[in-house]
Amino acid sequence: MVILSMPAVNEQFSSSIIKNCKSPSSFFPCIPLIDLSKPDTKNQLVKACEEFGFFKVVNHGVPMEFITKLESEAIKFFSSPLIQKEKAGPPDPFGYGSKKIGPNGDVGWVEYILLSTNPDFNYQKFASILGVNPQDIRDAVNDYVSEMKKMACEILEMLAEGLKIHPRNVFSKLLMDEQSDSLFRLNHYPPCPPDQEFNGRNLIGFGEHTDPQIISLLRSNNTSGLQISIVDGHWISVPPDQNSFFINVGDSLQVMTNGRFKSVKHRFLANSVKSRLSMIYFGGPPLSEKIGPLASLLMKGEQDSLYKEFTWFEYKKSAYKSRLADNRLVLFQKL
Ligand code: GA4
Repeated sequence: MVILSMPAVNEQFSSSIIKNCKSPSSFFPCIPLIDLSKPDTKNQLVKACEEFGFFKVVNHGVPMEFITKLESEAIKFFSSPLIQKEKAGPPDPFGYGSKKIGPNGDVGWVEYILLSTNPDFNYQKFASILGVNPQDIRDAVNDYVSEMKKMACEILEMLAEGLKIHPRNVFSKLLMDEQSDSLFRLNHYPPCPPDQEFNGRNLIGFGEHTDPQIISLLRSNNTSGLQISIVDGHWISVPPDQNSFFINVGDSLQVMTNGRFKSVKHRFLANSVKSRLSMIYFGGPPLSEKIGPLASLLMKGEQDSLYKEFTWFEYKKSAYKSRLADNRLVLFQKL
């Protein structure tokens, strides 16, 4: 199976710009950097979500032990024989998956575990492969996911303040809700064998897409692979940083802000030498939640609503009928 990337036209050029640039608004832009230990970052956050739908967070306060605990369990799991791992699959959508992504024919050079953050999610299959008690896995996932939820809510509350909308928990309450439909994903991109490379181009690990949820928080080891696209057809490589988190706006937040925040297109390339391991928390609303542009934002900007209202259940159902690279929001745009 050969999964090729589109020519990464500006990859070399733009990654050196990311490291060296000074101006956040130049054409080949810097990735916005947010220091969560600084008291007033709300305006910077709003700017990052408007210009990129993407930013990097440092001084996040997430205990390293929660990260390393989960990472070492993930390494153990992915190092198990395929026949063992397949006992935790196929994904329905939860469980272990290899190469196949979603139900509609997308493939990538990746294996993964997709979990619900729901308290009654069953960890038995994963625990028996790791030879541990399901409660140990549950605890490791819960410790990490609680930190992600906390950071996501903190960011969403600062965003609401930055946008001057009330109440400040207008976004974060959706993640705090007991019924919040949030997910957790572990992705492992094995090194791609040299015979699978094509003319020096990298294999696609996980093809281009936007995330359907409100907000996504990603942490990876120090292997490169993440690229974002701000301008169609141009990809910016994001240098890895295992001590930071990379955050992106999802489709639902783009809709709630009536297009003011951008749900960024991103993809992951396989590395020819090192394996990449990433953990992603996708903060989503309850299934019954109505998603639409916030009335307070429409009034402020005297703008028309760009989207039809939908429930998260409707959007999710439609997302699972789509291919990874599809623009899932067009179906919900007003003409
Ligand atoms: C993209 C974001 C999350 O990883 C995910 C993915 C989901 C899956 O892997 O099952 C989807 C994809 C994602 C969007 C379109 C559909 C559903 C694969 C796919 C082709 C878990 C999610 O919520 O949507």
